[in-house]
Amino acid sequence: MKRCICRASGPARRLYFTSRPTPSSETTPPLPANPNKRELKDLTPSDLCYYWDTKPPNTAQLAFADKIFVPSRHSPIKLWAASKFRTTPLSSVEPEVAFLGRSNVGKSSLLNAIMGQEVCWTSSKPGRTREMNAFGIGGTKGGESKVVLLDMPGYGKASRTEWGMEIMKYLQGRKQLRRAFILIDSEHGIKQNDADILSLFRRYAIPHQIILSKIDKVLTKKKRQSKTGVSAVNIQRLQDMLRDLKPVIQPDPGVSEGPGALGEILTCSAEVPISPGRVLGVDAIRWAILSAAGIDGSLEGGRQAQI
Ligand SMILES: Nc1nc2c(ncn2[C@@H]2O[C@H](COP(=O)(O)OP(=O)(O)OP(=O)(O)O)[C@@H](O)[C@H]2O)c(=O)[nH]1
Ligand SMILES: [Mg+2]
Repeated sequence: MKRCICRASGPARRLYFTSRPTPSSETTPPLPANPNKRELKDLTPSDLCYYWDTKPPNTAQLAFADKIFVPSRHSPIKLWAASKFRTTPLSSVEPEVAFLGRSNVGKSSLLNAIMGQEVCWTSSKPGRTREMNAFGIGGTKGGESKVVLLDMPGYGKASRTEWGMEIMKYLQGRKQLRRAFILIDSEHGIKQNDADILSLFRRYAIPHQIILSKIDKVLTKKKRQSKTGVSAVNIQRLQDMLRDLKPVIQPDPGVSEGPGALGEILTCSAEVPISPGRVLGVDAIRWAILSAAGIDGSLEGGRQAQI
């Protein structure tokens, strides 16, 4: 039997609260903002991405892109799913962009964030997406979608050889494909299978662009920090990573067999909301999708967009 050792013998100790004056909320000055921290919602595409062959989108372009992706009754809409290239619909004419990357890199989560709706299945286990799934964006009643987004099965862990073959057939044979976005996990960097895919894209001259995913793991080491802001050191760390990627995704013409990736690397964190309907980095990705599809807003509704 355990013996209870009572430390306090005698009369119970009382705690006394001194009546120190508490400052009233009217007189409390606001806490000074930490000059070394930036709020996530204030970070711009120039802070989060690296543009060397292109220009970062301006505020009007980002707002235009956000507007196109606002969910409505006709957008996003699931158009088709196919496990084999030959079963993809031939009749569709809308421009398409595809999202690829190692399994579990965050493709489906990012697509949900881009479309503002949970339309893709996600899982913490690799190999969740097993077919090519196509979603239409910006459609109106009875009208075609403005652009089609494709969620692809991942390569690497828990993937299947036949998926890889079907995806390559799609990438090489699909006339409507405007650009493939390849996600790289910011925590793990480029692995051998990423390097192999990048070299295939160059060999077959498939237009492609890199997105660094899960950047919360680089910017905010602790979950708590995402609420308090991001330090300048961590933003610089992200920028250094992006600069290190440049020669890998755009190797010298002597080394590379074909054209490298687009000269802009985007980043995202599908799990860090920064305002209603927006997660970290999503607006620049939305703009990149529209740019790839040739939608720049200049003919939108017959009016010149203010870009
Ligand atoms: N920390 C963090 N986790 C994320 C982020 N995006 C996705 N995840 C997590 O990563 C896991 C995989 O996400 P998915 O979106 O299913 O990944 P996927 O690339 O579609 O995976 P497959 O379909 O298996 O190829 C899930 O547990 C997500 O919650 C992110 O931005 N930050
Ligand atoms: Mg998936």
